[in-house]
Amino acid sequence: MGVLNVTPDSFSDGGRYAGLEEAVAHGLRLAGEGAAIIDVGGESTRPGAQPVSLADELARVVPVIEALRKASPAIVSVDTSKPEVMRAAARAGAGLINDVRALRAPGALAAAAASGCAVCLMHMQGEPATMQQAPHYADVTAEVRAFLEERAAVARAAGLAPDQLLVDPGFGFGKNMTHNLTLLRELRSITAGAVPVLVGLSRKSLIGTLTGKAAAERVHGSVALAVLAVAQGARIVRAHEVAATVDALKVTAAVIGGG
Ligand code: 8Y4
Repeated sequence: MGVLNVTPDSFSDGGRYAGLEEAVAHGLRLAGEGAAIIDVGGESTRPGAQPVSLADELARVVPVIEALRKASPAIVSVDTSKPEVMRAAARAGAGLINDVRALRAPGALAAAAASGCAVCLMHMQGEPATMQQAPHYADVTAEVRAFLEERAAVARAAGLAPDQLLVDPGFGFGKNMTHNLTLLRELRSITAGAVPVLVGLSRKSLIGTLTGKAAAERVHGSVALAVLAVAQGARIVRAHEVAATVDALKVTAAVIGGG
């Protein structure tokens, strides 16, 4: 899964169309590098980020989804928690809803179930604005696993089919360094469940803390964590540097026998 941010700080502000063209070109590059899924996000979920209005989020993501859908066979994913965005994205051709709030927003469960899209249910402790202030767990892996099992059961009860679901432990979302490292070390306990696991570790701050590198220089650390996750059964990796990640996961898959 390649990351395509369509927040205003991601692409040029030389008029709306210039930003759209650049975003679509970047999405097509990710697909050309081997991403099977392009994750289009118009709301920043970084710690402390400001919430985005519905109108702004729709205006950012819908044209990009439509254009990518027309120009590429890749599955287009929409990174959103808003039911209105889920509905509009599905109409525009999205095949996956990537929700960091795991369909907990009012109306999101029904919107996702009616959309026909697959859904990725992610764990987050707290809300983006405050989640990194004092994350706390007695047993991070057990608590994340229990949350994901509960949200998958709720999603199935709302009408989503078992084969429409993915779960994600949500690295960095209300987790400190120790929590992130423990979760990754114990990832088998989550991938052992019935629902395929997606992970997002690319460029995250644990890599910055461990290597001292700025976000754009974290590719080697990101690839190492992607390999560790897939070696423990993760099925989809969300990545900024798709070419490097795809090569690493091709050789990883050959060794572990996943094909
Ligand atoms: C530098 C660059 C530092 C990016 C931090 C970040 C996930 C996700 C995000 C994830 C799923 C991010 C939308 C955070 N992370 N969706 N989204 N799983 N499913 N931070 O881990 O990339 S955004």
